[in-house]
Amino acid sequence: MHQTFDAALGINLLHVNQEGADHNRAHFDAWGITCLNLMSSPGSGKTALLERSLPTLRQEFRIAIIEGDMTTELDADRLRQHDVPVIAINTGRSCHLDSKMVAGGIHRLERDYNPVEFDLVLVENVGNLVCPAEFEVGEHAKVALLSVTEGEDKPLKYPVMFQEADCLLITKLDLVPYLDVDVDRIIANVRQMNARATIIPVSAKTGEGIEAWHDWVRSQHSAKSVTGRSQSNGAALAESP
Ligand SMILES: Nc1nc2c(ncn2[C@@H]2O[C@H](COP(=O)(O)OP(=O)(O)O)[C@@H](O)[C@H]2O)c(=O)[nH]1
Ligand SMILES: [Mg+2]
Repeated sequence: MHQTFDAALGINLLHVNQEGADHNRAHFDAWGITCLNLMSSPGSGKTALLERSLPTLRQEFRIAIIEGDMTTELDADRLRQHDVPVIAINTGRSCHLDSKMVAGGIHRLERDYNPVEFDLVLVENVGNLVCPAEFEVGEHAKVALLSVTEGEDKPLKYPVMFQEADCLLITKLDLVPYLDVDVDRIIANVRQMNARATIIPVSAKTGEGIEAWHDWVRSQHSAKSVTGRSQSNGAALAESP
């Protein structure tokens, strides 16, 4: 009985979150923004990847960052040094961003900037390999990161994250010579979970693979520019998120 109640509560929570995510996405669509949600365990290199990418990507795109962390603005402050707007969201005890928190971030983007001037919103989710995959925030694509130090088995042990990913970045490639790790085994394990994701091994330290990652970001924005705007602009925008 108790279990049934919990399951129903969980489904309702995810349903409410999904409605909020759809609403956020409708706003992004109306503004011509592509939103990417970056997710991984703590320390896989989300912030380092953004630090590496921003100098190149901000030459081509107008970018805003939504930075989720349980406490502190340490990562937000790192990214602010790259001269892009960074909206920091502290989630408190929650191990993931949800669509309501991101709606708050969207309000701040509207309050402080003109959202139509942006092309990309990059969300750095809270470091966690489980919960962020369950809670959409209004993104157009999900990017999962797995560093070579985390173990080849993680795609099998944390399947939802790897099933949901549109792009999987295998990070810290420069460390492979010092580890007993087989990148092909990681890729094979990801493929067991997900046949369609684009898989890109990268190193934020050396820059290896970063251009392929940038190409993937470019492809997401140009695909959306063709189809995105026409899909939204509807009733979902009648009220603010
Ligand atoms: N060697 C190496 N270290 C990295 C790389 N990317 C990130 N790191 C290090 O990994 C640690 C965690 O990185 P961070 O970007 O903060 O991870 P996040 O928690 O996912 O945002 C830091 O000490 C980074 O310097 C990489 O490509 N190579
Ligand atoms: Mg970080």
